[in-house]
Amino acid sequence: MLTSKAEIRTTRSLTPEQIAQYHKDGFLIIRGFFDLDEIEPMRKACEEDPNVMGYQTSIVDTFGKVYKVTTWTDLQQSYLGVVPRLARVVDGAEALLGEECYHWHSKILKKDPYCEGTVDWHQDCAFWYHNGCLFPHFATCTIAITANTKENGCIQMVKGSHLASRFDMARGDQAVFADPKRVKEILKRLEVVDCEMEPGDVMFFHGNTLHCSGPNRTGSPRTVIHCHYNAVSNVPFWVEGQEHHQYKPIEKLPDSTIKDGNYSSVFEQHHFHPNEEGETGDGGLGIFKKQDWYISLEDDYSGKESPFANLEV
Ligand SMILES: O=C(O)CCC(=O)C(=O)O
Ligand SMILES: [Fe+2]
Repeated sequence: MLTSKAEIRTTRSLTPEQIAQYHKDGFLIIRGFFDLDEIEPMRKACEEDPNVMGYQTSIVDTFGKVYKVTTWTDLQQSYLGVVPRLARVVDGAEALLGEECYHWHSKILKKDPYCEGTVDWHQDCAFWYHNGCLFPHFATCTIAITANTKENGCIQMVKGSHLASRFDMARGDQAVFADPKRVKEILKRLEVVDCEMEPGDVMFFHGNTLHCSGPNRTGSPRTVIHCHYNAVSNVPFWVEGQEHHQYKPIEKLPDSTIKDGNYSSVFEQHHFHPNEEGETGDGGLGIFKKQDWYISLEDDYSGKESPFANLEV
């Protein structure tokens, strides 16, 4: 009998203890969530083509140093289209969100050997707030493709910071990051955890958890895939510029899909997020550049009738 897509379920469900830990800490590391033979095709593809077919976007940090990111929203039959649809990843995200989720977007974040770029402190939801989402109901599954160590710039999570409010974003010459005054204060109060991982380990984390990562001081790459999921109830409340972030049901795939070789290629037939018009060589910018961070969304209501005067509740 054929199994319908709706019946595809993981055989590696998160335990009640893991779910409780996620809600307490704002993140959860699971060792060996992927086997090495499932990670190897991606590791090899990155080794053979470190430029990811030219689909890398440069991000400048507060030190003026650069790291590269590759993004996509379309999930088709390539390795990168299959991984975010695997039952263990999707069911894990849904167990943490407590409701159906959909794919927001995914990223390869690869710090090449001796890459000096750092990821400045931020909450992912502070960006997605500007995409029209009302709640921080996002869960990310970060899959380690290479070892992630303190030396090569592993992610650092502020334990319990998912319960903080949304920090405003500040900007430097080219960087956008969480308000440094608030980062400084929260770091006095909460613990920072170096999230070291081996290939195949994953970290699930909450959309509001404050995090950053340092430079790669080693001769080997530090590579992860971030799969971001939004709760269906939290779809952006506007569409324009957010067409790629609208709800689309996930066609879930069995946990065995990679092992069974049921994917077309790693990079070649993959649909990376297109460039914005006028941008060259920097795939993925469309995801980040559709909003203008620097304009306050607040209109000036001084001397006017209350905007709530005719509110029907
Ligand atoms: O992979 C990393 O070092 C963190 C990346 C990150 O936080 C992001 O892209 O939002
Ligand atoms: Fe992030």
